[in-house]
Amino acid sequence: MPNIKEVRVPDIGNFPEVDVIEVLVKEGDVVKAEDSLLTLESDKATMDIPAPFGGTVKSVRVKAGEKVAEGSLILTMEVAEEAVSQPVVPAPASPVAQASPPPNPPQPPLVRGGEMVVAASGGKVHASPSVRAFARELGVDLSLVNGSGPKRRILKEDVQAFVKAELAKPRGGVSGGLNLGLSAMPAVDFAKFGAVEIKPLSKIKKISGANLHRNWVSAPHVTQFEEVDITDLEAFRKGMLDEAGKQGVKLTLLPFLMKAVVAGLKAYPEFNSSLAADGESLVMKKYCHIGFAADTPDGLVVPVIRDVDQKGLLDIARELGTLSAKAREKKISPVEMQGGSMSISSLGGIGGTYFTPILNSPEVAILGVSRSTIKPVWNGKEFAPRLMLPLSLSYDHRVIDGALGARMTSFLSALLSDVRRMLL
Ligand code: CAO
Repeated sequence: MPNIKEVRVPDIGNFPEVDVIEVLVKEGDVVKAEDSLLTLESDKATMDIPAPFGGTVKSVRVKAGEKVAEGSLILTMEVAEEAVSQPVVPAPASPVAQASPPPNPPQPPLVRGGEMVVAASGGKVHASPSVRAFARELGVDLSLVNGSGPKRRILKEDVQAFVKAELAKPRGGVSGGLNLGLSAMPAVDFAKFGAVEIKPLSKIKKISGANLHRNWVSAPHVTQFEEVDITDLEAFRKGMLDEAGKQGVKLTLLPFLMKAVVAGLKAYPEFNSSLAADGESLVMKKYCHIGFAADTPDGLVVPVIRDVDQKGLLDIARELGTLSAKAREKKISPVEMQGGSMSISSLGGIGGTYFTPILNSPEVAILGVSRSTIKPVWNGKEFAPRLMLPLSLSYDHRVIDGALGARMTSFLSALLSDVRRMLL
């Protein structure tokens, strides 16, 4: 004959009615005496209701979101023979409790008024004592967990989901294990200050934003600046425009820069490398694929031109035109944006002097190019008007040290100021 006992809400102090915010057991669960059965919350405190005895849960009679008071039926439990003599939570309305008064004082509910809302690094954390205990057990900082319960309360499932997501993140020396412990950005109601409009981010912006943020924080990169005399290069380019035009190609500065960069990759192969996933070695690339940042109405994309070292200037210019048109028409495929050795971000057609480009990881360097202007340059006898091009080379300092960074920009400068050197 099964021995079924009722478990009711015990004396919970001066609270006539409280909210059930979490039911911690379900039908069929085997619980031990003092295991938490449910979490209640008043406007002043959160409390866990412990099992007065051990047994198997037969039926749960309350749901999250309901209100209960002292004496409300929580669940029924099948108890073992020896548990019959165990203390039963006194609940005046319960005939069971009246029939078998407890020989020992009942286990009090875990009332933790002061812990209901705890200020943590990211603001306020709402979680029941049982969830807090669970998080403590797993070493989870609750301020980093998003709550899915009422009023953003953190539930046990939220802690589990957080741990799962953390474990799914890539580990290792290069990209994994970033926990910056940053405080959460406060949500601001901008409408308080004036009219606003919500504009969803494009898919490209969301993806590139997340990647740029990751690259920004995960790779310590510095930027080396250089001003390059491209007067002769520009004269040569202009002289080539007609010929290129006849072949339907627009010959801009960028193909020259690409050729200079691949010469730089060959001279300083660390620039054509990536850190291995475990952070223990460098992957030295034997190919020279150059990415270029293309501005599209939906955001930034970086198509890659393959084997730039094996192509002529006009072929590169043609491919540049095709790929940037494809990018603007949203027809570029992910494969066409992969496998770069190094990238170039040219803002020369737009303006600006210098900037600090963010790495396109796992590449270890990116060349930023700004608008060229004519400047007076001292040639040893006089100031001569020269066309000067500002370069900004960002590099991953874990792979490239400052001396190598400066050598690369000096190399690019020497090459671009005398294009004949590209033939060497
Ligand atoms: N200095 C002066 N003029 C320059 C120049 C420079 N450094 N670079 C280009 N120009 C000129 C070109 O010669 C061209 O002039 P004309 O129209 O008189 O012939 C004009 O600027 C426009 O060039 P372009 O942009 O069409 O061609 P490009 O080969 O220089 O660049 C591309 C192609 C796709 C890189 C470019 O269109 C683009 O999208 N740039 C933006 C990249 C970007 O957003 N980077 C930021 C990334 S980080 O947020």
